[in-house]
Amino acid sequence: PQLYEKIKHFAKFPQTGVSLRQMVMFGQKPSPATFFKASQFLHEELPIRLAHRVKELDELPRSLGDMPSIIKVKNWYAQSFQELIELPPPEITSELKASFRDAAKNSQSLPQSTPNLAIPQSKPTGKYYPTIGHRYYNNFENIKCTPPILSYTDSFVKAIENVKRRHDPVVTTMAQGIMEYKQHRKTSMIDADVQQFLDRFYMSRIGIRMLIGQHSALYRGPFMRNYVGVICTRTNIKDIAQDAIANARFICEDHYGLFRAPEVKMFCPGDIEFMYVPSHLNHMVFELLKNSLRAVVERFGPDYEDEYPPIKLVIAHGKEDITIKISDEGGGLPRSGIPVVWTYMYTTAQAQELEPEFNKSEFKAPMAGFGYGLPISRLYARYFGGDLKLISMEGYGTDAYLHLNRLSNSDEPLIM
Ligand code: W6P
Repeated sequence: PQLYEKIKHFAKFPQTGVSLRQMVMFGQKPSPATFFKASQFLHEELPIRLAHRVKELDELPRSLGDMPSIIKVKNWYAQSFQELIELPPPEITSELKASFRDAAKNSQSLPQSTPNLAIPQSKPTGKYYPTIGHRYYNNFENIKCTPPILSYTDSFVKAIENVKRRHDPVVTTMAQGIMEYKQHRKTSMIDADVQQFLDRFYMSRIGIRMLIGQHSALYRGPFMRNYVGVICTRTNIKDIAQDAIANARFICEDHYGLFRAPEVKMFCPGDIEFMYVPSHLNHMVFELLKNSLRAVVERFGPDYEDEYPPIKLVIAHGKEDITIKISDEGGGLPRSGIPVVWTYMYTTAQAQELEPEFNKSEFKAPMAGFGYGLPISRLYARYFGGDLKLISMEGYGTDAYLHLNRLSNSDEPLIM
């Protein structure tokens, strides 16, 4: 009622995107001012983003919007919105002002929101900040933090972490909602619309969780070299690919009861380092490898062990993009089947369990988890200005191209 009026009001404001580079610039040298300004930004940006989601969930055609699980998700968004707007707004106390003055006197002002600039490499001076004793920050600098700021920051971080935790089950619950919709639908919303809605919805979720995760990581650590929050400024693709290969092969062996999963041969020209979120990269490469491994094992059967054609993982390094190509000889997909790979409507493990008539050979179950892996991976790629494409040769195999934008100053896609 009253809450929904507020939500409508907030949903009128445009969402503000933040690029990877901006996040790095902002969090590079965290000080009390950093946390204060970040809190200020998030305190207004998060409710705006949540409000957009509630509004959109509310305006879905009834056939979808009335599904119990969709309503559940909407209520989580509304509750989180309410919690955030009820938090006291960050205010400049006299102590905070003093702390800003100190910071301004002692260091150059924080570079912020300045895309296209090289990241300053200057070493932190450290000595300007008295020791606080128990808290270390990125770049191993002790920071002065007066108690009122600390407590504001602390309660703010706790509040947004709580929001993030509440929304952990959103993907599964939405999937459940889609199932409910499929069982109930009479007047159908066409699949393309559901698809677009979910792409927007999950993309927005990635962004919200990135902002919260980044703030929380900047505040809590662990503080590691070359990391700014959850962003690694020197993400080593080869290391991450190697890790994903080991994990995907292990999962494959486990799932099919193999001694040796198909081999994955990596071709990588030296060590390529770039700015990225390692967990996102790992997630995408792992997902693609699982699909390739599955295709190969299912094409040749479990008794073909040691003779499977290897999967090729090629890493290319250009000015604009770093591209990872993963090629399998798993028999490929018919060209008409490619769009289906990106849909949310037909790919859940639950979908197959709930619908016995579902044709398993037409759509293969994922090796683990449920099958939102590919569409969500593509959103992760697009989130920082990359993309994910599949090219298939039916009867032979599939090439997946994962493009990652090296310039890292593309803004968050907030509307697709
Ligand atoms: C396939 C189907 C697929 C999807 C994504 C990545 C690789 C592959 N291989 O056969």
